Amino acid sequence: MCAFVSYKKMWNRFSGARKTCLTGTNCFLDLFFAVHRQQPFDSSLEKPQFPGASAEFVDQLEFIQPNVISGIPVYRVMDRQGNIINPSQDPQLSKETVLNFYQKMTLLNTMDRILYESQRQGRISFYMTNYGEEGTHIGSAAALDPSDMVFGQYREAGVLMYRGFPLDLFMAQCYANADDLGKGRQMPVHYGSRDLNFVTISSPLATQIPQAAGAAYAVKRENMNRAVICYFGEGAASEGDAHAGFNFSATLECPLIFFCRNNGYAISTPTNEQYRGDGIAARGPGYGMLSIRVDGNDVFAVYNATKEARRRAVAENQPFLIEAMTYRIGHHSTSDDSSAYRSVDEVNYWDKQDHPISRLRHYMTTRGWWSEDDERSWRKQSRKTVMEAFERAERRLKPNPDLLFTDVYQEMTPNLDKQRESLWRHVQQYKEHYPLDLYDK
Ligand SMILES: Cc1ncc(C[n+]2csc(CCOP(=O)(O)OP(=O)(O)O)c2C)c(N)n1
Repeated sequence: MCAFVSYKKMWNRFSGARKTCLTGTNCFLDLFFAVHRQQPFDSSLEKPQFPGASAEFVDQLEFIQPNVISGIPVYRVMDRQGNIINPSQDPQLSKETVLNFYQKMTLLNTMDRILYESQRQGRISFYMTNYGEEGTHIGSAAALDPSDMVFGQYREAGVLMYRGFPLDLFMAQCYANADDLGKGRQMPVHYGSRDLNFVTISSPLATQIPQAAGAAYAVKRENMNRAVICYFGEGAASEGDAHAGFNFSATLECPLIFFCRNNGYAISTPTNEQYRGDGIAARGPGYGMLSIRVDGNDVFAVYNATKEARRRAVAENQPFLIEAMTYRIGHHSTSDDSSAYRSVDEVNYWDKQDHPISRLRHYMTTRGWWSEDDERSWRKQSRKTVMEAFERAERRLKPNPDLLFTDVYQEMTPNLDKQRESLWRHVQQYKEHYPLDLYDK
């Protein structure tokens, strides 16, 4: 009986070994006869049974080198002159689609220029430009379905623009006027649109990452053929929330695309002070996530990678990690002066020699889809459209101050009511300081 029990134990062990042993039957038979002949057990054939990892035993003490995962290649479709490198990777987009990409990328650029200047002139309180990262926005946005939910960080205005957010609403948000969907409660660039499935930006870094994991889990449970995309910078990836989001989405098998814009800096912190491993893509395997690094200045590479990640995320219910390598050409925000921590030559290189807009323009010019005349008239027209929206936003009234108190509770609570009355008493008492005619009634 006793022999039977130990035999049975060994049998269970053999069955486990049989599944993974390369020598298959021979290994199994060796063990079988070893037991029968009462020979000493060969410990080198033992397999770890720990539930937390699938691995082999080794008898040499060796730490894993961090560079085991390093030098992850950068996927690209176009070279800097806009030539397709490998025709099998050409997304073969129509002329109309490519022109739309170009017009959205340049319109974003023009809007940035005007809103940045308007902050410099004291007309709005704050602004963040997207210079140099236009390819990451448009390439990824174009590869999604409009029903896919977007969680942004703050430097993804092009995604919202691609989805059809009008210039008037961009301006209304930055001016915090009465047309702002957020009712003037947020600082500039904190856009959001329920209609366009774009979740409102919030300033604390990386909070969007676990939220996106939760949303993707909900989407999966609804079985709606939808995905979620979550944008973040390489700086935000250092936050604890990034770990929580990555791990939850992998273990809960969520249809989520993590899209990291690695633009070289988190305000004044360069990547070589931000992390020691091979960027953000190298972290994917640690979470059991499929990962890729792409050239973020190549709009087609971003498009291809996001499209495939989106397709598989939905079909297979699993998260993907895309690290788009790019460069933040502008200052971090209007509160930053980047000349304090990087050279003009460095910025000029990306601005003049490796820019996503000029690369796409080369591609269009080679095909005869875009001429100097087209460029001149489009620049003129887009600037005019942006200026008109800007002027309308500036003339518009500010939101009614009563809106400060609404939308937190369904019904106004007594303490909020008291605060509201006290505000209006104060405003009446010092009315010479409050230009109420500029506010919506
Ligand atoms: C929790 C938290 N810590 C710090 C900040 C201040 N902060 C705002 S943006 C930023 C840098 C983020 O860099 P990155 O994620 O690389 O994005 P990028 O601005 O380069 O697009 C920091 C530190 C913040 N908003 N929230």
